[in-house]
Amino acid sequence: MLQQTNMKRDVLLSNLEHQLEELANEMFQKNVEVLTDHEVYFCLLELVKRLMAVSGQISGEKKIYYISAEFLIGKLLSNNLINLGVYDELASILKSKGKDIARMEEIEPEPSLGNGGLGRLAACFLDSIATLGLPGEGIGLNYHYGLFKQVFKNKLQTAEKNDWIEERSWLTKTDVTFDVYFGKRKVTSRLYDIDVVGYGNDVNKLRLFDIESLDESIVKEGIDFDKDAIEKNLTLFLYPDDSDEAGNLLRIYQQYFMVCNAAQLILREMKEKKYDLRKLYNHAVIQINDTHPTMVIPELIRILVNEKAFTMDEAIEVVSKTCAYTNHTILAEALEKWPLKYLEKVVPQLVPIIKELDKRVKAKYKNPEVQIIDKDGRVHMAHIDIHYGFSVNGVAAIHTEILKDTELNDFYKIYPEKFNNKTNGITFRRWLLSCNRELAGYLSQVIGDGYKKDANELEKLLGYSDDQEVLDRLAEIKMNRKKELAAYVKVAEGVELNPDSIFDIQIKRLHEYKRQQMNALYIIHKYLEIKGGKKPSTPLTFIFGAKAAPAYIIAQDIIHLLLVLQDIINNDPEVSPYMTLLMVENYNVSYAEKLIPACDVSEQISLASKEASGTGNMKFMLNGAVTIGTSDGANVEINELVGDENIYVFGEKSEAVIEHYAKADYVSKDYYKKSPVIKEAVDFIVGKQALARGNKENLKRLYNELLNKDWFMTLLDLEEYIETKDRMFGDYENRQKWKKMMLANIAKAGFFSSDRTINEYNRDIWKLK
Ligand code: CJB
Repeated sequence: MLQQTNMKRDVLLSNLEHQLEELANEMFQKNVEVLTDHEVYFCLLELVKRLMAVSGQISGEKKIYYISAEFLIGKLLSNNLINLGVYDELASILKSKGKDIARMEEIEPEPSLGNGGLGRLAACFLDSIATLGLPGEGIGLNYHYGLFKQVFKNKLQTAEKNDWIEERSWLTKTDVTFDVYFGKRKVTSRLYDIDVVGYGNDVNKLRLFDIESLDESIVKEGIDFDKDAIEKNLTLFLYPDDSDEAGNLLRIYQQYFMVCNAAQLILREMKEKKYDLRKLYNHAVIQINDTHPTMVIPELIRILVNEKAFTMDEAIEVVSKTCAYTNHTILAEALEKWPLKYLEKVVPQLVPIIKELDKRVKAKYKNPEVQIIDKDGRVHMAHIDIHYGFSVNGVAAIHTEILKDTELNDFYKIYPEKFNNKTNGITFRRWLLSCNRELAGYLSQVIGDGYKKDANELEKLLGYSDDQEVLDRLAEIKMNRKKELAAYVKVAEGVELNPDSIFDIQIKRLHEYKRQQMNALYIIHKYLEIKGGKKPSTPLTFIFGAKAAPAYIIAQDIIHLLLVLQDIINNDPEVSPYMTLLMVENYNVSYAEKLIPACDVSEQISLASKEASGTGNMKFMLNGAVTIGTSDGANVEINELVGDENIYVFGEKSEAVIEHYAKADYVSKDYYKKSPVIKEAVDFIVGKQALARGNKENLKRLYNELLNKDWFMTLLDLEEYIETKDRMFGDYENRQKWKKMMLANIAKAGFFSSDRTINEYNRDIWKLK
């Protein structure tokens, strides 16, 4: 069988040009030369799908099911071509027919099945699981409009639907459908698959469930729709606005729909393979990605007890040995707690199970902090995972330590053996080989190809720290990416960037703890300095990309401030030769692939203790940017790897921050009063210039927030941030020193390959052969 597929694959591969021509004929009755770019893209899509269909499906006695509400997979064409090993060949075939593969890459719509780091991590993991030849599937939902598309109007973020599914896409409709019951309300699901090909041709699947009765036409203005019409809306959007009860209920509907389908899919497979359900954990391991899929635990228990003749004890034991939980945040608002009465409305059949799980905990432990149902009748989803799963992991060393010592300390005392750390990683296929082909090619030339399979080999680059030719080439490649970005941005945003300036980039979801507002205050400070006659030696370009949750008001205000500043700075002839600001519209994976390779200064400035890991920090480093950051998340490990001389660290440490919270002794106004520099920058937000170009309501609210609350302590670190950043920009002038820092960062990035992360998950948690 395997031999047969290998042969078919060889035949396809040996004659790609012929295959492409045949497809052009079959699909459009034309030769490739005369196809439109869009038609070429569809032919490539079909060709890659066929190639994947005849590649080896990964199989084994035990499989990892990675359940996640988000899979931020990004565009797939170029990555699939790279992983199949045919990118270069196809690019040159297309070129010979007058077609530029880069244009096809632009045409592909980006699936918007995720929001931020957690979703992108899941996508990197799928790539690594397949690359390492491990049997594994992602299970999630097929949101038709995904996360919203961000459009700026009057310097404010507005949200539109992101219509990414075309008539031909990577989705393959299967004949698998399941009944899903919300109490007595029955709906029908349909499974769509996306093939995930690893680097080296092995194929796994991403399985996305959809509701059959979906009705796209119910979306009216922007992203508004009837939240109660579950049959019609269930898989329309990722994270619908949850500022009201209907929005909360919809999330619970989505989550149950996801896990009910997942459970049926897994049990169906166990049956097909005739595995003993009592040994489920020998054949399946379920990774619960944050708390969104937590209901898979009570759902599996319910099915085993009601339909498979398990006793409650037996069901709990089997399920607990099968499920593992990953925590991605210590932010209280992101740790889901569903009111029991909501669960009663949506999934009454799970409530007796959850109550039973809670009863058992209450019988054993008196501590109110570890209960599943609290005194206010809220169900703590993470607590279900920890009591009834066999593993709990954080996503960076410092994050896991904070979980053990502080946030989940009560649980750690009960189950020390369950806790483990898995520092996040990124797939180098997308974040180097695909997004920076010139750098990847040059690295191969200098240190050989081995780093593509074993990322640690990047360290060989350290042997070239004093090789002028290598240093110069790295700088030249960076300049090439900056020029490309500038050309793209000019068309996409209508903003002119100077490639000779320093590109300072902060791209990530908009959240107060990530402190885009602190960066904005630095920019105001610089603006005022330039106005006062103090000009930077090298011009500065500040770039932001971020979406704010539609119901997160202050985050919207921060976007507004950035757009107001952009208007002020870029239109001030005294300042604009020295400084540019750009907030890109609709930041997404594809944009990241253009921004990251062009970055000089990587902004990782979260309030220490709050960023679980970060993964953008790793992508920037791999592409030769130097980090300015706090001692937070994976920044700490980056610092350990590159040493203090190749990173700029500032700000209060996490222990001090945690203490500020415990003592409630941080008063932002004190910092404002104490420092004229801080005061001047903060006041600018509601000064004449800003108010002339922005909305008083938004700016005033942000100003008040910073002065009277500042929950994420922006002003705490601002002075040190300004000093450190100024020093960093100063060091940029020493081109030789900077080039060496670039080289050291690239050389030390190997640790952050998601292949390493997945090997660790497998070694410690999944234990697949
Ligand atoms: N994260 O993207 C999300 N969404 C959440 O709801 C909670 C956390 C992020 O997950 C990433 C992957 O682990 C982390 O790198 C990042 O620090 C965290 O904010």
